[in-house]
Amino acid sequence: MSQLLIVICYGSKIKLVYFPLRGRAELIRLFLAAAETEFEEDVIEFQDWPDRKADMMFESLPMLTWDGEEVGQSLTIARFVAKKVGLAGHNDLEQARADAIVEHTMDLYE
Ligand SMILES: N[C@@H](CCC(=O)N[C@@H](CS)C(=O)NCC(=O)O)C(=O)O
Repeated sequence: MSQLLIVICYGSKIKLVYFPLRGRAELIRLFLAAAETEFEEDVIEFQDWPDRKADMMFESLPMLTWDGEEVGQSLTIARFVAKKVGLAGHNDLEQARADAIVEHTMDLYE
């Protein structure tokens, strides 16, 4: 499995932009870490946010850049990353259960 993940992720340049918090980025970090996928973090300090806000797709964080393509909205990013690193399930039932974890994490967050 880990060999397969290395093949899938090899060459992908991944950057996660968020505040110095766990918050809405933590599930994304956990997926990347669970799959042993290297990624860069751009941590925006709160005092710098007003200058950077307009550069973000929805003027909010987290934001993901994957091979130069931007993806916004935390749950969308989480689902996208899960698929990319092979954690999104291999059949309909597994995919539903993986999706439920994403939804439940947001319940806990809220
Ligand atoms: N639905 C969005 C909500 C994003 C959101 O509210 N992010 C907060 C941080 S957790 C934010 O960017 N706050 C600063 C602002 O809105 O200016 C998501 O899940 O990504």
